[in-house]
Amino acid sequence: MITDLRSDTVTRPTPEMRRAIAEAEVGDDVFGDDPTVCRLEERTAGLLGHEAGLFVPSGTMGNQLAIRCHTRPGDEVLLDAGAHIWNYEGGAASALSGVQLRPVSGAGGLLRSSDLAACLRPDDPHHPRTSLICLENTHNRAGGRILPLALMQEVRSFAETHRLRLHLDGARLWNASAATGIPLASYGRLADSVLVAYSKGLGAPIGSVLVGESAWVRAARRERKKFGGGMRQVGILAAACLYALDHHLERLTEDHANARELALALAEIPGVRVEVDRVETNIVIFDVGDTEMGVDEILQRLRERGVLMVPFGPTLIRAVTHLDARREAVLAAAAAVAAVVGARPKTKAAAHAAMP
Ligand code: TLP
Repeated sequence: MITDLRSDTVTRPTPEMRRAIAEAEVGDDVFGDDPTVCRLEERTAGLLGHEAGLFVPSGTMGNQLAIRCHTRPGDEVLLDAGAHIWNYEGGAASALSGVQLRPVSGAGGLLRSSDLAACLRPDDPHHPRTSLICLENTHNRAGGRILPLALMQEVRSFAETHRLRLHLDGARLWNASAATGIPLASYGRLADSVLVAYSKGLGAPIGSVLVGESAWVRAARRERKKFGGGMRQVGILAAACLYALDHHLERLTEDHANARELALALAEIPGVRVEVDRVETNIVIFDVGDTEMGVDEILQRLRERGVLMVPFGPTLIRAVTHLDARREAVLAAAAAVAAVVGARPKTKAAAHAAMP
């Protein structure tokens, strides 16, 4: 049996979700005729405290549409240096929207208004026009860390003061809300637009929703067509997302508990370092710099034992817990790491790459 902890994107639709897919009422969504998609868009917007929603095939498309619709070519976008938009979207913001991304180093992924203030540009034709801030909650590269609501409020008021728009990459906002008990809308209302993904911890095979004001979402719908994201009888996918909302939201805390147990077990292994208190949701990033083995070798040996994880830096490995990896499998994965690296700690202290 394979325990795949590479990402929470690897989940497969359950038999019940497949039934919801099979029974979905559909129509042509480019004509706005798919009732299941309309229901998902409305429901997602309502949950996040926004007027309207737009179904998109991927989180990347949702983030990129947001950038496209909040900016003009030549603008500058401020975001944390660990942000998904900056690291993992193929340079799309520059390629597709002609904007310049400006990564700012927030401590441990927590971008504060003081970090942003240092990047403000004078209103002068020499400089790009700063128009947008992007936040990410939970923060993937910071190990699934939750951006505190107070920090988001601070950034919101900074954005208002300086007339900047605020986009929230909330691909895993579900996890933040499940962990803190803070309603999704309390986070959502602080941003001008929010992207949420159904294809991660919620376990749907495909699908994200971008929400915002009605007129803004109408403009995003037009851009979605240009990006090739106008889909037809796509209610079959929206049905999976609606099913996930009804059945997979509350269980996210189980993934968080499993991630914490995994972190605790990994912390016991000689040569492995993990900041257990940083594990707030379903992502565990651990440092193997004190073992005698490189990341690639460890990952290969784990693969031979049926455990999959991904490299996340020169000495870092990421494991993500999810619907298809139950507690026993997660603990067995920790035991596999122990078997692979545990016996061979380095004799002299190694220099570490800091946690992102
Ligand atoms: N993240 C993936 C990889 O791309 C790294 C993962 O395995 O975690 N925002 C955030 C915060 C994300 O983590 C991701 C996916 C996206 C956006 C993009 O979503 P998709 O994959 O649907 O384009």
